[in-house]
Amino acid sequence: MGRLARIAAGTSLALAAFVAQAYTETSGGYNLPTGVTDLSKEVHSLHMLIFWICVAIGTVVFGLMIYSIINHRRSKGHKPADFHESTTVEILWTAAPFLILIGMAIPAAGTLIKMEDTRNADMTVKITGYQWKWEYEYIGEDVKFFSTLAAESNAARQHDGNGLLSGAAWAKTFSKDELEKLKKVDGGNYLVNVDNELVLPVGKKVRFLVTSNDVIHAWWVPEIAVKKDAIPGYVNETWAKINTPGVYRGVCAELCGRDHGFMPIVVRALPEAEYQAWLAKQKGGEAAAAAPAAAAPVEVAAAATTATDAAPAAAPVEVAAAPAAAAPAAPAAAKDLSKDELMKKGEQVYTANCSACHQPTGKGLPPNFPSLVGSKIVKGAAVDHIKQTLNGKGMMPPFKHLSDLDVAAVVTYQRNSWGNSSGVVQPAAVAAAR
Ligand code: HEC
Ligand SMILES: [Cu+2]
Repeated sequence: MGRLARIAAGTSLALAAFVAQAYTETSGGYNLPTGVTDLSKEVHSLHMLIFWICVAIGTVVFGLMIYSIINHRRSKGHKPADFHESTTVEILWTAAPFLILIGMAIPAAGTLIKMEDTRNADMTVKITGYQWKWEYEYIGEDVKFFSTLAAESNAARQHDGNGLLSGAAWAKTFSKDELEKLKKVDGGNYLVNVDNELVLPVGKKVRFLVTSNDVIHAWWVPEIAVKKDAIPGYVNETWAKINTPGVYRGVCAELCGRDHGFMPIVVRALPEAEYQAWLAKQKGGEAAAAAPAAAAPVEVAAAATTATDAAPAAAPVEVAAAPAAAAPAAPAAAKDLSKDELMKKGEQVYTANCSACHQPTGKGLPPNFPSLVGSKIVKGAAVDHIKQTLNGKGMMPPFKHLSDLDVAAVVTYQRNSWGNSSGVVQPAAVAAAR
């Protein structure tokens, strides 16, 4: 090897070592985190394995190239070799990458299969993306809330360049001073804090059902190795079993509109006993705070809002929607309604509450979410249909919080859509079944 070649080889090795150094665990946040679940650790080792394979291939390929360029250059009088249609070479450069890929696929497939296995979960949380917030619903627990950017962060991001918290214009360039101030907002968690955290127990297999109410979002928390698209009309499944109590942060990972960058995720993992205490408190607080009549119409209205350009903030939608939707429900509840009225109302209730799982087509997503087309319950006695809607069953949450009218309407809608024809159900029948 000539002097130049030695320098080149030395440089590329030093470079590889530098990159490797930058990519190890202690590298101050450049690398994928090791995380706090068994799977996240597996994902991390996979990532490192593939990384080292890439480093090795890169070193060999570039080393050879640089060596050849320097040592076999024309000014030294080298004649290029000519080996057209060399069977040996062709077999080699097909077989070698093939073997490398197989070598990568074998460990990767094992981890992927584990990620997809949502069976035997201890609990289920339904995650719904909205522009621009998340909704968490603890299935079967009657606990459900929105999680939005924390107020302090939200105020600070409206910064207009003339000092913090001073107005609603979009940020200009920050001075060094202002940047220092921003770093302290929300206890140092500027833009990564929320009002209501997703609280989960450690050591439990938590299944996540991920969907969206408007555009495509993605729920991503690197430290628990969960990144799942939230797609309207679909329910994606994934899971995590967190080993270590702590606070784990994430973001929406799908460009979802103007405030895409302002819908962070905070997961707080608590020991089982503390989690149970938190859950009990939620149930107590919830019952007092959310009158059943107020809860349902908000959802109906939220679903009816078109995906494009909804109101920029969450609050106005909810405030405006509640009285409008609640008004017709109250007086109508007592008397009988026509089939048309029930069907029209029922479609709204269905879209807001049922279609995420049973789909707008009624065909569901078997095997988890059964089809309602020709279903035994839908074709059978109305009282069973009403009871299943009120009380839920297995993976299906209860809908007790809906008004008699809403339940009657949605049951009527299901009994008379998609080729079903099983008659009309009136609010009085729902009241009787409660
Ligand atoms: C989170 C998902 C989910 C939502 C939302 C949901 N369901 Fe279900 N539904 C299910 C699951 C799961 C089953 C199967 C339950 C079982 O048999 O274990 C089911 C079953 C049913 C059945 C019986 C179907 C059959 O043939 O077994 C009816 C009827 C039904 N749901 C009505 C509704 C209505 C009405 C709503 C809205 C008010 C609704 N569902 C919302 C998940 C859901
Ligand atoms: Cu989003």
